[in-house]
Amino acid sequence: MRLFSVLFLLITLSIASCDDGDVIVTTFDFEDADLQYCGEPGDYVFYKINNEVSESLSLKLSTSDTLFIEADTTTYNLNGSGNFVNYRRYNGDVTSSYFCSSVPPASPTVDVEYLAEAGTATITTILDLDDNDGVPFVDSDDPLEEGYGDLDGDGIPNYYDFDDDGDNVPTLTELGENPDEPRNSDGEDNVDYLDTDDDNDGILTRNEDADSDLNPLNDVTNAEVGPDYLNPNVANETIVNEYRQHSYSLASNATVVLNDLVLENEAEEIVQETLVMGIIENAATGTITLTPIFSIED
Ligand SMILES: [Ca+2]
Ligand SMILES: [Ca+2]
Ligand SMILES: [Ca+2]
Ligand SMILES: [Ca+2]
Repeated sequence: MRLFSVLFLLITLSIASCDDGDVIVTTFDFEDADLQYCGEPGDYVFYKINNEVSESLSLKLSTSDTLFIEADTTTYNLNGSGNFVNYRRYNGDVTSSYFCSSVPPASPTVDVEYLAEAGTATITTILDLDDNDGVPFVDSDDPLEEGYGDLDGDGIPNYYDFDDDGDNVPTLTELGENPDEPRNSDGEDNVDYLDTDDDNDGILTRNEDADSDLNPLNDVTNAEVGPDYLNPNVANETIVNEYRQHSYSLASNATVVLNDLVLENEAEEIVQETLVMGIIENAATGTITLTPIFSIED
């Protein structure tokens, strides 16, 4: 697994009162509040609730983007209609249903409200991708390490490629019984999960697949020896220029930062140069399946 560190910026707060007689009632104390969100493309709401003083800070985004599934940083302009920020104080405790229900609850009601129609909201999504193939991540570009290198050239870096050498036998299978000492069947060149001809008989493992079902494990001429791709005495070639389906797990973290925020109501305005709303852990989780496109390299 890759570990990511997130730099939390300090929140700067300045309050400019339009009327010297006003009592400033805002606390803006959201440091201990978790950032939460609900919604879907076209209608997202990010919010923080501090029920010690019954206040909330919320960001509404009407973007049609599907958030949290790609590693990127996207900035949205607050425009007062589809995209805006609210700070509110209520006459009682507020819950997530206030933000996430199609029919918001009748109570609490809003006592004080500020609206930001200008500024930006930036969402930075970081992905954690893992092939769960039994080989620990290594921070390296070396194509023989479980890092950013792409040994088989299928477009999937080794760290989330569950078949690192592209021979259609998954790495987890090729490691053998002791992942600390990966199996090397032919005793030569690379260990099996990094070797495209595991028995060194001159026929690529991928092509020791008599029934062309993209699984060399089930093509067995001599059961006592095992699959043909591990039997140096069987060298039958069936050209298979195709990869099997790959899968990897995805988990994302998303950080939401507001910049140049001007929250206004009739009485005063609150200026926030940079306000880190927070981070949503596991904003998206799931399994990605895809079949890499095969390109002939030899
Ligand atoms: Ca690869
Ligand atoms: Ca891998
Ligand atoms: Ca291999
Ligand atoms: Ca072979």
